[in-house]
Amino acid sequence: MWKDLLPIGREAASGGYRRFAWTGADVDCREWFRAQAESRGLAYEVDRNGNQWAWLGDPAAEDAVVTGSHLDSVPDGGAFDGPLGVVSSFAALDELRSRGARPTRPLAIVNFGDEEGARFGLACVGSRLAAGQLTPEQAHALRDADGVGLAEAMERAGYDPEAIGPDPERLARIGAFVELHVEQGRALDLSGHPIGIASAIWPHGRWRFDFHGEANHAGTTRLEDRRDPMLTYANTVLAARKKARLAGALATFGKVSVEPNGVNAIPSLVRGWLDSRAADQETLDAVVAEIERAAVERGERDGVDVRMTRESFTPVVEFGHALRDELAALLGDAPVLPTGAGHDAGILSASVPTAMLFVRNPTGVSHSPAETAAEDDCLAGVTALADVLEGLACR
Ligand code: HGY
Ligand code: MN
Ligand code: MN
Repeated sequence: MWKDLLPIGREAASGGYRRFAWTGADVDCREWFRAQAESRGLAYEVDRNGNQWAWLGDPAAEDAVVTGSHLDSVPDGGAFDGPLGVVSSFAALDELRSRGARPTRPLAIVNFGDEEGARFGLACVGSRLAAGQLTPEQAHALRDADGVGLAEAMERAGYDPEAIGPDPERLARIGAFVELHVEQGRALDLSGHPIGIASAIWPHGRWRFDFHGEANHAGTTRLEDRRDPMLTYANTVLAARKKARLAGALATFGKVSVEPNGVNAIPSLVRGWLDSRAADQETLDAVVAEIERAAVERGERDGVDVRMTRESFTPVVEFGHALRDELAALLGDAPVLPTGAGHDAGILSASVPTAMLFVRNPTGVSHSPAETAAEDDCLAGVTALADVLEGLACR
């Protein structure tokens, strides 16, 4: 399974993946999912939001145990973030069957669409739509860097954009959702455990900063006459790092666009995207407000107009203790730990009992071609997921 998926959407130059929502690579990943489902005789379906489901047992029987993750990636992402959860779900099902387990509840494997938000800027579109945390109107307003709307992208991929919307009936049939994911950090490596259980997801969000200056000639404009948005942007990046460090939070400017983006032209507009996260909402709000204030104040000095727009936000997720403790009981001494990474499980936790398993990442590196996990740890993840599915579905 892993080897079949590995080449899809992989960039030879970087070794990273570009599996963006509704692109050819995404469609190929979806085709892989359908083939895996059908080769196991599972009932395959695509829901109104384009999320893929593979069922063992009757979905309408309620109280289903569902596992899965996502297959899309960040630009030049690694092979494990998302796919490890989906491949492990199919492998865990195979393991259950080889054990002769007899599920008394329906089981399903899901691939949630557009978890990374790499193309349209909003994280977890598939699960947010299903959970009613994103309206069809908001989704239809999403545009990619080329101005292509979500609806057009879905249509080109053969999906009906008019069908999208909340799916409460589907979520009501889920008794438990468990997502296995490669750890994005080194806590397990430092603790010497191959598998961990999630306690919480930090609140986090994405804010777009627009720095409006004045286009001019790089070779003839005196420094004192410039209204250079690149200067304000650069100072904002430095301010963001300082404010985050002082607050024990995280702040990253990982994406920037410059107009007109000419070597010998002072820009008219610089857009920078801030990703900020903190252990609690109050800290996060304070850090973002301080970064915005620093940007505006610097803008006043530079004659640059600064506008901040929140584009994506996920409040703190505290995974339900009952399911979390049930997993802990099933998995023995697996540590319970928080994460700063968002997941579909975080979105679903508002609607259904949800839990997460982490597989050790020896370097902690993620959202990079260098992301890796040891095969033994991945196999331990499959065994742990099979133990959890058996414990939950074969009472
Ligand atoms: O950004 C995140 O935390 C996740 O990888 N979407
Ligand atoms: Mn990710
Ligand atoms: Mn992920």
